[in-house]
Amino acid sequence: MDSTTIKSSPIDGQKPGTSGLRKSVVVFQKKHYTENFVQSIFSAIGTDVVTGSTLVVGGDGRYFMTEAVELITRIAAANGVGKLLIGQNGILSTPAVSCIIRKRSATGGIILTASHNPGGPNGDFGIKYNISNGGPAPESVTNKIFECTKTITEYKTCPTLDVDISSTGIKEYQVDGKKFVVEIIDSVSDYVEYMKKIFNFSELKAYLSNPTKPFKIVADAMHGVVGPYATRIFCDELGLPIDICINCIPKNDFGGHHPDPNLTYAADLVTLMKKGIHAFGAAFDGDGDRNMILGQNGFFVNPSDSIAVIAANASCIPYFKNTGVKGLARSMPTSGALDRVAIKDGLQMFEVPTGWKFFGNLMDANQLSLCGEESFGTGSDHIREKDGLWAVLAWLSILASRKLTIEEIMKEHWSKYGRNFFTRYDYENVDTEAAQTMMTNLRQLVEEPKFVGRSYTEGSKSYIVKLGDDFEYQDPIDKSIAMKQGLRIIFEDGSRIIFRLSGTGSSGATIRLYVDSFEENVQFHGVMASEMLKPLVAIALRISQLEQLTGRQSPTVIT
Ligand code: G16
Repeated sequence: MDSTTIKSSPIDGQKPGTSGLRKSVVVFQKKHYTENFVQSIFSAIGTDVVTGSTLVVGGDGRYFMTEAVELITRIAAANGVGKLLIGQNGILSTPAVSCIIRKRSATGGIILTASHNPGGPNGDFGIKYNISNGGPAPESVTNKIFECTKTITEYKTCPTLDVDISSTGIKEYQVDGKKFVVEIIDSVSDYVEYMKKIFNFSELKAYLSNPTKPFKIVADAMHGVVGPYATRIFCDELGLPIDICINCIPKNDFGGHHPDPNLTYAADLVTLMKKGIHAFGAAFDGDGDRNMILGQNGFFVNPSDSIAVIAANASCIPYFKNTGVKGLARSMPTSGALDRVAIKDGLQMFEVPTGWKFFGNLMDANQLSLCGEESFGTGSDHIREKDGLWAVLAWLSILASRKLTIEEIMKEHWSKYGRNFFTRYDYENVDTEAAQTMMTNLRQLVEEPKFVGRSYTEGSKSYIVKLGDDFEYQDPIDKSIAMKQGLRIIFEDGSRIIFRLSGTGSSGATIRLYVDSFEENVQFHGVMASEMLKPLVAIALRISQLEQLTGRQSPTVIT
């Protein structure tokens, strides 16, 4: 078979966001749109690296994924890639891609997902490039990809190449006189094998199916990619009945819902948990990297707390018994709960911008073991992506070993480390100009010379500004600098108000307002976060004039 070259020209707006390029399906379906971006990935990586390379390809099963796998296969072959490892039917969760890249020493991978964004013909699609450590490409690479999209004049493809991705096995082709191999792999096996090395499955099995005191769990895959992984782990490996896995048949439109594991979009699971039948509930997003943990009666574990609890109980997880805990990290808007664990347990702590890609260098340098984000991302250095099922297995390991309920674990944690209250308000699909105006005004405010020391009062509560800035991060390993990563207002009592524009939305702007405060006194630990943070939220809305500028009287999602 011979490759050919197709003339093309740059298409605006192909800048990767927080995690790859995410747009609506109809945009990806436009002439040359997907081809241009995929060719730009190969051009950015460079012929030296691409020639003869091995790449992993897979995605969360959303609408347009199969077409994209076909396009990528043809463009990869024409660009001289040596081998593609593709998940059967194109299916691979994001954590599985990271695991496979590392296990099979691949050059990188292309993940087809828009994560928690809705799918279907009118939903979103996305393409993300991961590098050889298994993690999302750093900004140095994504910037290069973007530059290539701005100058592209043609792409290479092999239009006659047809690969059947429905059954596992190895297929060899000759493209331009060179060998091109496609291996269709079982989507689940490598990942599940790895989980069995990290956790003690026989202990978990005994705990979950204890005949005298069975521990009832429910796992909601929200019709995303996690379904087959969850059923393999919970049913085939841990011996639980199939009905503990709900919404576990992947659908290309996620059943018409947002596959986003939070209190709003996973409301059915919350309702089910409130019935009090199950001791543990978990939900996952479209591509399986996010998770939400709920206890009996719908007790919600805030993601910022979740990673702190896992860090404080890491000794319950066999993997960390072997590796030890090297350091902890969180994204800037995530509450400081993890910091409290680092201080008490004498561990190194890092604060990075939003985006899992910022954890990779620290992990590669052996300085970071456990990290998390408020955006329902929890993970460790076992791979270089956040990992929803890993987080669930981590929690189950802790519960099995501590023999406490989720609520008891949380309360014990707060009494030892103090409680960080956290809330996030999302205003989705806001007018972009209005959002920009709000951010510009706020930036001017926090940069005013007299901003520090200013006092804000709401009801009986007053807060004095200790610091105001636009968060900037220098990577401790490669010294690269990421600027303008979120506007921070930090008060003297440690409470914070943060504003950011999301980098994962596909239309308009999504404003994120993050608010957190710390309370040592156990007497207040039972107060609802919404109550505790009410004055700070009111101050944030007042300072930003969010409601006046955007016309939004309430957020789309509250966490
Ligand atoms: C991605 C990133 C996360 C980030 C999240 C939200 O997650 O990997 O690190 O926290 O987006 O980002 P933003 O606030 O910019 O929307 P995912 O699960 O969408 O791939």
